[in-house]
Amino acid sequence: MLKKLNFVLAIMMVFSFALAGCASTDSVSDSDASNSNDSGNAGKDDGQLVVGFSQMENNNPWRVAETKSIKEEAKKRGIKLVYTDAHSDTAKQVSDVEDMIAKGVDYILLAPREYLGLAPALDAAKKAGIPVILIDREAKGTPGEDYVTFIGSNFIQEGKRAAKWLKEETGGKAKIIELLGTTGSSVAKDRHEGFVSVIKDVPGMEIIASQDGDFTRAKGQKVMENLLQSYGDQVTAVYAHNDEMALGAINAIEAYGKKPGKDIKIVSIDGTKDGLQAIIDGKINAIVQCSPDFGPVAFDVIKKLENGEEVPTKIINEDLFYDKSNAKKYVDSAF
Ligand code: GYE
Repeated sequence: MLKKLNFVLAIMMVFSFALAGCASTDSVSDSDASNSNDSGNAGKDDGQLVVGFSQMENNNPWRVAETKSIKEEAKKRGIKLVYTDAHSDTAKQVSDVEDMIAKGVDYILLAPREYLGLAPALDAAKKAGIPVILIDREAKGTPGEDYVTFIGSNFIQEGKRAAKWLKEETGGKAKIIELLGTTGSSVAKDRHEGFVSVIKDVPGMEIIASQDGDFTRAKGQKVMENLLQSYGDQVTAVYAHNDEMALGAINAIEAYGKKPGKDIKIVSIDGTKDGLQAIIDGKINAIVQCSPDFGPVAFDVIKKLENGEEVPTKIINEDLFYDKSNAKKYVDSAF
């Protein structure tokens, strides 16, 4: 009996060392995690708080700005960061989180790529007793049970703001191409639903095509090129789920021989430097801000949890609205 138990324990140890080994490749390659303890236990034995940050990808300026915000804030507060990049792969994101758990981090900041698919990661963290804080996108689960809280923007509201602006700008007449964010993400679903909830009651407004541009400029451009081939002369507006796809659409519209911002009105979401510059240049008409600056608020939540304080189950960022009246004021400080 005892022999058997020892055998099981030995197997478990081998397994967890193997996992810990995996985590170190990604996290230790990162400068902020370079002082990370490689023995497989990154926990606070030395008194220093260790936070895991699972980023989904770094393929657009919004993501890069978010990663920077988290890293800078950790550094500022003397917190050790175990950082991973899932390179747009949800299965990798699950194993990234499992690796962090094996390393014994104290908290996990998770930016979930997809709404579904992260359950094994959330379950594993729960079993290990490691609090998870969702940032910027939601994942299926119950706050207070499967994760502590969600910090981010109200994406339904973003879609509504974009639609209301377009309704006003066009007098309620628009044939719209919608460039969707990543399929399966909570953001793409909500930005679509919020937008539709406004235009469904406006008889002159219609989405003639909705397609996934995966939140990137290159894919946004490709999708727009194809859609212009099919619908070119009907299109009067573009609703892009982020600025990068709007910027891709601008290239496609110009190549097609139309004037973005004039022949085809463009509204998007984020507020990047290139996006605000496009407003100044008259090519994007309006942008709903979605802030990527999660560092301060995310580490404030961790501090509260460390002090045994309660945190709300949802923390919603307040965002601005940009158009030609204020783009100049914000372009220099944008990301
Ligand atoms: O708008 C986009 C990014 O999840 C809120 O994802 C975020 C979105 C953001 O890649 O640019």
